[in-house]
Amino acid sequence: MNFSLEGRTYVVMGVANKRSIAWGIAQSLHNAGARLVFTYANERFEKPVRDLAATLDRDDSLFYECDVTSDEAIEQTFENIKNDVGVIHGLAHCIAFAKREELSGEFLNTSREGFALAQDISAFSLAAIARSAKDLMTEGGSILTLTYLGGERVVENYNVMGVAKASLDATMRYLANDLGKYGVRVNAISAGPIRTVSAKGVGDFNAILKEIEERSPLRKPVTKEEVGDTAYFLMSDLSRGVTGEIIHVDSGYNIMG
Ligand code: N5H
Repeated sequence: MNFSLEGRTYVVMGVANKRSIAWGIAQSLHNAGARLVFTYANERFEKPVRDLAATLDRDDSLFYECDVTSDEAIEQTFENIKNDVGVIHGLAHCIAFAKREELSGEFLNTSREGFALAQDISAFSLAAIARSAKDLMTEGGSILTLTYLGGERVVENYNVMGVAKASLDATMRYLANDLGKYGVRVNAISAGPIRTVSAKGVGDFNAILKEIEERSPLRKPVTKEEVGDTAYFLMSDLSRGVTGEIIHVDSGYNIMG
């Protein structure tokens, strides 16, 4: 069995900056010997992603713009990746969006448009991406997405994103069933709160982290490196019997009543 990821290629979607969980995942996969392919939403994120990748001690990473709200853009991106690298062995989907104004107050006030937008970018995109990526996973593969406890339970202020994560979790399971016959596994990591660009502007993030310090079994918030190492496990053959699963990397917080 091969624990190293040498000779393998992984697509990482959603690196925004050095704090991104996607970047923690990229680093762990890189440390295990993987070649990386990065996608970013638009030109605003191109330089940050290229600059970060330049800090890795190999220079064969590849970069593509991919607007996940467009089926054509997704198909084109994976067509380009296929032409440039041929086979991929896994993909990390680290993408979500909801309107800032719908991430506080009452879920009751969610707009039809805001609901659809959060579902489209945060949940449907996994299905659209999996459909295109599967054709490049001719040696089997592992797809992973990032979810959050707010999709399983009510978490104050998470609102429309909670409903989108519930949808993402179910999307992950249905895809796991469809893709298993091709040797492609699909799983999710439910990360505890980490101060990323996504958490920016969240009212009292300090209070959220304090609660983790006080109430989680491990008594500390998780790091992107911890999430990255679980991603490495899910991308490697060590997890060959695992699909359709949500692994909580949250210092155990989810078990507490
Ligand atoms: C209970 C909480 C805190 C409240 C909710 C936070 C939800 C965050 C998720 C979404 C994806 C954040 C988001 O879409 C922000 C955008 O409205 C504005 N930001 C942007 O447009 C930036 C520039 C780009 C890069 O961001 C995106 N997403 O494109 C949850 C927290 C305790 C945990 C947490 C922060 C969870 C999570 O899902 O990220």
